[in-house]
Amino acid sequence: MVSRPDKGGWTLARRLGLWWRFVAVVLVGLAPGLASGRELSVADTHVEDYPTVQALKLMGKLLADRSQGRLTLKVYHSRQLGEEKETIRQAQMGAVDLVRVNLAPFNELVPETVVPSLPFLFRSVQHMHKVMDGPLGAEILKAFERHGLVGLAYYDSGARSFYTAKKMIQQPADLAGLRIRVQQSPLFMAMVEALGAIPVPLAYGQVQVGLSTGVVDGAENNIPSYQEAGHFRTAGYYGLTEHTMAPEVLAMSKKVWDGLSPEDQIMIRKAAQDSVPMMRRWWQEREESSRTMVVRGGAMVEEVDKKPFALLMRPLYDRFAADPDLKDLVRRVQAVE
Ligand code: GTR
Repeated sequence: MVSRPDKGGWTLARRLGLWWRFVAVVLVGLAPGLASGRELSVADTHVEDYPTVQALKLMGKLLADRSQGRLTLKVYHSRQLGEEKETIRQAQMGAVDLVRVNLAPFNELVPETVVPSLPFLFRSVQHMHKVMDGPLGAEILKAFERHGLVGLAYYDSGARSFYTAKKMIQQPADLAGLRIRVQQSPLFMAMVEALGAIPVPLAYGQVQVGLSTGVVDGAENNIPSYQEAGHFRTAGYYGLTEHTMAPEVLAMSKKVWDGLSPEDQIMIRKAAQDSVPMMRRWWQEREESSRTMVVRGGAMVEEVDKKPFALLMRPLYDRFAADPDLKDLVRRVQAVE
């Protein structure tokens, strides 16, 4: 005969036993998922509604959908993780997983990034897209791997132009002796020097204070950044020199990348690249809306004859692309129809 425990005690013990078994099963069941699930961090200097940040959010959504929630992206926008040069360093160490940065702060680290940053290199936005979307763009992304990073995709950044607090820059002579903020890149410093101005390399987050305290007389950037950072309120003269079209780049920590499965690597690269077409749409809209906003805010935006600027900046090609491989890359970019 099977002995039966006392009804009340048996029920309690059984309830507890079942409960713990249930908890254990759930934990064991979840464990593999938890171990392989991953939230990737990405740093961007821009505010939440800026096209680069929106594109990163789209990439995160694509990644989460395609991996059934296993891979997600946490976007640290608005410089939450620091200035661009700092976030690049963090990505090299694996402290942040991805960075969205302009090519300029990479110029010293990844020499190939100098080429698409060169003044007046691209003949049009179409030319820039054709180069960066093609094998030459891929070659430059590949070059990041020698420096602890994996290049994933490019985002648009329009064209950069000069703006100052006191006068419209119509010709190079207007820049003579002015202190102009540039990105932390020897090429960008030399561009401003070639025009007779004094370059002041500052991180993006310091430019507004620099302008309002008079530490710098002006700066150069695309109109969406000019608007976003509020520079147009202090430096209301924006001359369309459009001297460089250095695009933005999305790069991943190689340390982190190397720890991922080949399937996840493919999924991440694809999600990054699939966010590009929408980013370009948002970028175009933002260029227009930012221009309207700065003009409404009292800034003047004027066309400028670019030829004298291009002429003075021309010697930088020999100086910054002196290396035969870089020279050849310049030639191949120019040959793209
Ligand atoms: C913006 C760019 C940023 C940053 C900034 C700057 O156009 O999107 O990544 O490079 O310019 O001037 O520092």
